[in-house]
Amino acid sequence: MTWSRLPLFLYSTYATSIIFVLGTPVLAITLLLVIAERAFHLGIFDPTLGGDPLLFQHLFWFYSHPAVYIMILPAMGVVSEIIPCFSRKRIFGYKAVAMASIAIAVLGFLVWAHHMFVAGISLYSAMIFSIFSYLVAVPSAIKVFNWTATLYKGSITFSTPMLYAFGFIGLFTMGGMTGLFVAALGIDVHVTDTYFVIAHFHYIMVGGALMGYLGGMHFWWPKISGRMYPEAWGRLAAMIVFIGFNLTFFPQFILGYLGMPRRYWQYPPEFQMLNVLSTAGSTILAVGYLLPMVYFLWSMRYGKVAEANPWGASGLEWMTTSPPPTVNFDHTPEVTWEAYDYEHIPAPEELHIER
Ligand SMILES: [Cu+2]
Repeated sequence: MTWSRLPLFLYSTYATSIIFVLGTPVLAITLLLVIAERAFHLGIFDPTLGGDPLLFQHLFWFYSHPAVYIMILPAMGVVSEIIPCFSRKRIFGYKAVAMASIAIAVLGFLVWAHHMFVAGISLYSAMIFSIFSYLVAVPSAIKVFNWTATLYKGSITFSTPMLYAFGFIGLFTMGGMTGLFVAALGIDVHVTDTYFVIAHFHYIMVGGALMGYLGGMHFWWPKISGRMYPEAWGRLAAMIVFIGFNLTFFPQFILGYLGMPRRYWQYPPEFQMLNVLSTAGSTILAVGYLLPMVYFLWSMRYGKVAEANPWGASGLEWMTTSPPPTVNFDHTPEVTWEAYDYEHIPAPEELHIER
């Protein structure tokens, strides 16, 4: 198989695992300290006992910023699988995309205090954390540029997984760019604890991570279930999710910038219109989520039986039956091709028709 033939999805889950192993214990230790404080009245975080509440925030965010990357990295891996498959091209910059996953995992541990710019940390440490937060944009941008370069002159099919991958690239980029806004010390003071931050977070977590997961569900559904989902319904749901998502969360950028704080149920009348749009969008988004739940269940009984490799994809999982037998492969497969070698894998007929 060799390291340079591994699917990029594996690099992304590898990077995710690093964060799991190094980050999650810190959250567990923090919870133990809270228990120790409550049970034995040891002054750790509570100032009335002589503790430091900022210490809690440091420990909480040391895990909770990387936790965001736990959610987004696998989705990035999914996108790295989908884009080459439905562009019929080898991924541009394989090594750069693989290393960017590792770089995001490492840099993710150096930025936690950007959640604490207005919590009373020193200006100098705030400047350091601001710079490191900007640095995370570099590997993220490397991925976006490489996906885009893969699309360039590709033979593109607008299949359901590909629509989600397109959604991911655009929405994740908006989430990332507004991340630079909140990484800037001056702007962060203005938008802290406003709907701007809510919108930024959801462009990464819903526009990014969730789009990736839905793309992955559709991409691997034939392999998992042995059945095809109805393609037209899949595309319709992807469009509804995209429209509903933007209607829900884009108004929140404006609301937050205009000063609407989070965690309040009341707001002045001039914010009514944007809040109504946001609520209406969430209903549309819900329809977009319900549709796949319905047609996935439907397809398990009535869907067309899936072939071993319905997309003409290059990964090893497509070299076995759908769904795979208990031992995955009847014979140990021998890998003789480079990763994403789409120049040498013929696309299935159906993909040509729907292009
Ligand atoms: Cu963060």
